Amino acid sequence: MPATTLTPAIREEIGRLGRADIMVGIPSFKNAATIGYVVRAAHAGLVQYFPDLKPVLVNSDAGSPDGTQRVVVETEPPDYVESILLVRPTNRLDRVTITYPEIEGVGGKGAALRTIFEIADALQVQALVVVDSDLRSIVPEWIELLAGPILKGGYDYVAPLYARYKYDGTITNTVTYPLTRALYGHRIRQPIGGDFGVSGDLVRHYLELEDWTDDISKFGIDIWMTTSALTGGFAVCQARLGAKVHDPKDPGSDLGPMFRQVVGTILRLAAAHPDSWLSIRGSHDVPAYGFERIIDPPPLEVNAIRLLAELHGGSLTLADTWRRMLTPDNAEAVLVLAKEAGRLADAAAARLGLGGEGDTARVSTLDMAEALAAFHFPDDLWARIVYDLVIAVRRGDVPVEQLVAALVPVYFGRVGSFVIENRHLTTADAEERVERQAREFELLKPYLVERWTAGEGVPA
Ligand SMILES: Nc1nc2c(ncn2[C@@H]2O[C@H](COP(=O)(O)OP(=O)(O)OP(=O)(O)O)[C@@H](O)[C@H]2O)c(=O)[nH]1
Ligand SMILES: [Mg+2]
Repeated sequence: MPATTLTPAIREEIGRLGRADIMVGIPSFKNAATIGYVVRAAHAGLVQYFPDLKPVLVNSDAGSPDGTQRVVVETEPPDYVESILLVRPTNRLDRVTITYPEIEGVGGKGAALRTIFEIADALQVQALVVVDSDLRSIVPEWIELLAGPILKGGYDYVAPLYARYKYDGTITNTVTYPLTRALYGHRIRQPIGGDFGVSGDLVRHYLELEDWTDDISKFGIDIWMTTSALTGGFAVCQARLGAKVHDPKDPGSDLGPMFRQVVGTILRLAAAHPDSWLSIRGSHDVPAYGFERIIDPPPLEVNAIRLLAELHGGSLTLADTWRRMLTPDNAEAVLVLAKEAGRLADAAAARLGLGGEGDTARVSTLDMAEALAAFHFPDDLWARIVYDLVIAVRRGDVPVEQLVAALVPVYFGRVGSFVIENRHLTTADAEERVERQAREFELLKPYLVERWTAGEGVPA
């Protein structure tokens, strides 16, 4: 990790806090509307489940102009939580908010977490829990669920398990879950969930790693944390948290940059750690803790027509890059799909009487998916494409940023297909489709391993 750049204000805060047993870290950027609840829930969890430990809560903010940091310190004071829970903890909670420094000129969620790691390490905490600041569904028990396996079970990394609506978590479902599972053999269902428990030992390991990139300063951080825990040989488990309800995002309009940062990071790490995956066959379950829950996560609308239109639009400018990063067969198959996607998107828009952008809000996901029903992006093609990218990253003739940017429209097509095929399924049944795709990644792993072992992509 790049050399420390903690500001004097943060150092002073660390000096004042001294040490702590357990820490909750919350990254934020313009979350004034939601962070107060997250802070109170985390605080209540610390008081209720760990009354004898010395706790600290640290908000690492980007310098939000909306008053996020003020909300953190001014939300209901500690006495309030203690009085409603009828608990008198041994140590008063310290609640602090700091403005994190950028890393080599780059800010983002990862830069916020880097500062959180440094503070946790300086305070010598045994367990660090990280939670997002836009959560609606966090309850105090999450703190126990994410820290308990570390403090009581000897684990180093706790990934979340939640019920997410069938169209939510598309980067997870299409790339990070199946690829992490097939490469490293661990079935971690939410490798970029955003809510994690990390042991003090693993925090130290993170700080010692030397592979930090700009993407990790942003949304690459979550997959970097998960993958580094696996490649470092740390003990990993999952915690059942119930539903993840947060500020929703439509994959077609909001997730392009996040996809590039997450997928750029997972591919770079795969190319850097062949020793951790070349010999792994199949996969195994990862222990899950916490009582099971039956929850229907809130639905999410997706503009399926736009997803297919994006795939088609991509083919108009990216065909050459696709040919450089994919095998000839796979590039050809994507171009055929893109053409089909364009035709179907136009026909569906005409059928539904949609004019231009912004006009789609009044048409439901189901109606769009129905109109696009003929489209199908096969699981095995998607798995081969992702593996082609691992080889392309190793080859290095096209920069990773350009590779993942060119993959975005293809990912949109894959997500569009998933939405279309699963339009009549419940979230539980759609889960079986995610599993099927993950098995396809495992089945096709020899496609990657054989090419890698044969030296394909090794720069001449
Ligand atoms: N400090 C800081 N935090 C950020 C920044 N961007 C995002 N975050 C925080 O990172 C957390 C996750 O961000 P979201 O935008 O909700 O992303 P997400 O929930 O992981 O993504 P989806 O599952 O795709 O919705 C939230 O707590 C954000 O406040 C940033 O630039 N700086
Ligand atoms: Mg979120």
